[in-house]
Amino acid sequence: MKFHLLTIFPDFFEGPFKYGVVARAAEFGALELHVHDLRNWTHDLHRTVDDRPFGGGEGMVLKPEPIFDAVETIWPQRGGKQKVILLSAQGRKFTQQVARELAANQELLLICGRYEGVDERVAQHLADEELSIGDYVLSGGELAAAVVVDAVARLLPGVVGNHESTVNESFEDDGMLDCPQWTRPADFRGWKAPDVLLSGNHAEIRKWRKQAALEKTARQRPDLR
Ligand code: 9D3
Repeated sequence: MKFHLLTIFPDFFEGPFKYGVVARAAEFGALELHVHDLRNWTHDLHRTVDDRPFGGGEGMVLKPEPIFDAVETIWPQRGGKQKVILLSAQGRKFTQQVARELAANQELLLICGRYEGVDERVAQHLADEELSIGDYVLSGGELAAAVVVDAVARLLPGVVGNHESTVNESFEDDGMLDCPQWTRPADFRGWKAPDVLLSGNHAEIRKWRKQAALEKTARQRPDLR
């Protein structure tokens, strides 16, 4: 799968994509990452990407022309499995279900908003989807785009090994959180790992974990059934 990121901070992505699953997947060719500087599609001396909002108000809004020009240069013709996604605080909520839908595409082009917003014509006439990663205020779409790339990339074939299978994860199988985990030492500062996990009784362990996951989900995430 090919990911394109359109941003005014191309250097931002040097960090997030240098480590872990995404970096490894890019190395062995399961995915390609292409970071594009939005200012490449400006034509004035100051490489202007933003302007003041019509109707007045605080801050600046990303202009439509460089964004349309960029997307239309990257994809002169858009096929059915190429999706343009605008990351914005006003988008539909990004979830594991949305990640699975996006993973079915050949290419994604993620537009990172900045400033107070993006000219609405980008959402209306250019993007296939407008996505938010959650109900909190970020200072731009870059961090959100990195989140989307990570969540989608690990669903691609061969990116995450079978030992850490993606089919059995929280939210994916039963809408429940993972069970809590412990490792050595069995006694740390007097806080003991549950005896059952050291018992070697795998039927008991399975039962206990199911119950622990249920209790933790009810406590932390009563919204999940
Ligand atoms: C402070 C300005 N806000 C109210 C007037 C609106 C606003 C504009 C731009 C709020 C956030 C942003 C920048 N955020 C994103 O571009 C963004 C985002 C987010 O803030 N939260 C969750 N997901 C996303 S995806 C992109």
